[in-house]
Amino acid sequence: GTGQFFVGGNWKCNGTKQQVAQLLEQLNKGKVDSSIEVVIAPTFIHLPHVLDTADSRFEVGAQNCWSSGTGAYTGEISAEQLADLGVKWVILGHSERRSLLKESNEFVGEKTAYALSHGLRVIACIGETLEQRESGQMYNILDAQLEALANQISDFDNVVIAYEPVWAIGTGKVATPDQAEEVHLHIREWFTERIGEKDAEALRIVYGGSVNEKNAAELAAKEDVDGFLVGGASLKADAFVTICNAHT
Ligand code: G2H
Repeated sequence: GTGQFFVGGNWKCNGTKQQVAQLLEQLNKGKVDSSIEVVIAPTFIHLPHVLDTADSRFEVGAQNCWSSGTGAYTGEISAEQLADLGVKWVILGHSERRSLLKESNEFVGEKTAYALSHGLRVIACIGETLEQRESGQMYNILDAQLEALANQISDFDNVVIAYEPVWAIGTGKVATPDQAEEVHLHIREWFTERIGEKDAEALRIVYGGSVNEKNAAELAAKEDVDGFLVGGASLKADAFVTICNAHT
């Protein structure tokens, strides 16, 4: 793609106050190349501290938000509240939420549309399970996930697509560069039909699933891999900085 290389750190449900402070201290010392866009996404409760403390080099994202505004939605956080706090990005449709919390394609599409309309930028995650891949359903599943997004939004300027094969998430079983490239190219072609070649080329399609400091460079070298969404390795400052610079 032609978009700026993008790396997100998805901290998931990790960290005490002390661990978050320590990680930030180390990240702030890290030398991330200026050409890379970097977003770190802590838990909701750590967002204020991260917003106050992270070097301006790092943009800050949340890991979820509600599908509409503030109101009687116990336990939820709205896009308005995130924007008010200074959060710029939100991860939506992560497979852990799709599987553990039964979030549907449509619900993820609704959340994406709402978050975008309130000024947040969205890292929208899609991915297939091993069973779906092995039974030849992979592209049907991925296309349906994309379709549900495109049903609700037409402008993808503020969206990053994260391809995260479920079988590679937190398993140490990373997709090979060729496997990633094959799917990223498919996604790019899907968008070319939808939004035209120029916008589809500019759309960042990032890979997630057991990315680490050792495998990142090889993946980053692929034409349609425009960055990463990193889980486990984003909790180690050295590893995360190495991954960010893997493209340079
Ligand atoms: C995939 C990824 C980050 P990990 O979920 O979103 O996590 O790098 O730990 O596989």
